[in-house]
Amino acid sequence: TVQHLSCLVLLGTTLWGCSQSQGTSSAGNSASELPIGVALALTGNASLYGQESLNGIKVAETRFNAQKLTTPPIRMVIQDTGSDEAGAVNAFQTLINQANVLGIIGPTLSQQAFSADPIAERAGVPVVAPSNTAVGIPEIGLFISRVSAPVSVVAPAAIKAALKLNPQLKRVAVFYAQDDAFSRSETEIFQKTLKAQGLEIVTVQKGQTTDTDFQSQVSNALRLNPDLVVISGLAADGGNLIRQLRELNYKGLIIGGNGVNTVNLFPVCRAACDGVLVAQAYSPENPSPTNQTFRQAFEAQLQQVPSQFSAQAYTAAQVLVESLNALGKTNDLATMPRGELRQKLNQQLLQGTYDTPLGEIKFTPNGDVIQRQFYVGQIQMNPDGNSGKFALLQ
Ligand code: VAL
Repeated sequence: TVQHLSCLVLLGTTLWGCSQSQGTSSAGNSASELPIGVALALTGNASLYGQESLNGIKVAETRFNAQKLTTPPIRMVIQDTGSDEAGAVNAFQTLINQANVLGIIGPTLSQQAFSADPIAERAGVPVVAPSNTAVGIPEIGLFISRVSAPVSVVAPAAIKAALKLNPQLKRVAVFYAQDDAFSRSETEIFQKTLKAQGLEIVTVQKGQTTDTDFQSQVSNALRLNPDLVVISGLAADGGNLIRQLRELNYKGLIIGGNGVNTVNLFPVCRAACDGVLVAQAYSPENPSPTNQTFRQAFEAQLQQVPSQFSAQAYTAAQVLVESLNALGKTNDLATMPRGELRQKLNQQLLQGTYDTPLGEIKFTPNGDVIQRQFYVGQIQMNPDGNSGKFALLQ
């Protein structure tokens, strides 16, 4: 379905791409707005992330246009991908062929990216992934980059933090969602790190992202007396698994991966979320002026503290907008043929250094993010059992 900011709604306006139909060259046509595609999971399982990402996009659009960073101004063209591959493919096709976007922020899941990104790659449309953390995303193609640090860089920090909290840890039960590309990638990194740290993996239990009942996997695992549980899944399945581990009386530490790094987890595992460790690529507590200004703007617009997914989506928009700004110094963005602008935008964004809420970032030549600062949060639930926060460790 087409969201309110998108192409169809704008047909009556002068938004290029929409009003100028598909397929034709835009050479010589001038644009009154620079359309940036946003393809996020706004419905389905993964909407727990997609909605947080959308918040970052809203704040980015408001701020960057207020700062007049580009001429003409940017326009976010938003498409709901749902939570599966087909939805992501559709959204990409619509954004590229109907809205004629300059670049795409999305999709939410790595599982979706492996299907949808090749479409943008073939069309020569730059994609900046705001939340894909599986190994192998930037390698999909020359036009694919990401601001979401991969599992290989982020996940090991959680295991080191757990060992710091309890150096006696020995026996680990690993769980993962086998139908999800990110979860498979993350569990591989977790398992490698556990072994490298001298821990024993006593069992590896598999589930699906659509599962809500993990009684049999949990019982199987608890029979082996683990003192650490490590989970790679998405928020809905992961949250149910965490809750059932506690219901079946598991008392040890739990590490969750990138999939549980959202406050939308809290209503799923409620009080049982308390104490879960999560490595994070963003902290709202980062004292840098750039982050604190972002945080204030975010809180003023949305009355909530920005999460990792929101900050990463904002950062993806920032990368695109600052690159357009740089290009605009020597080019007329309103009249440059779209194919050429997409190509130049991709080259430009890979070259830049960006001062973002995530810290200073830049890209490897193939588009993976280079980021310095990571965090480990521990979930602290409030006595109401519904709300809580990620408290920074160390
Ligand atoms: N980071 C995950 C992925 O790449 C989810 C949690 C968005 O699929």
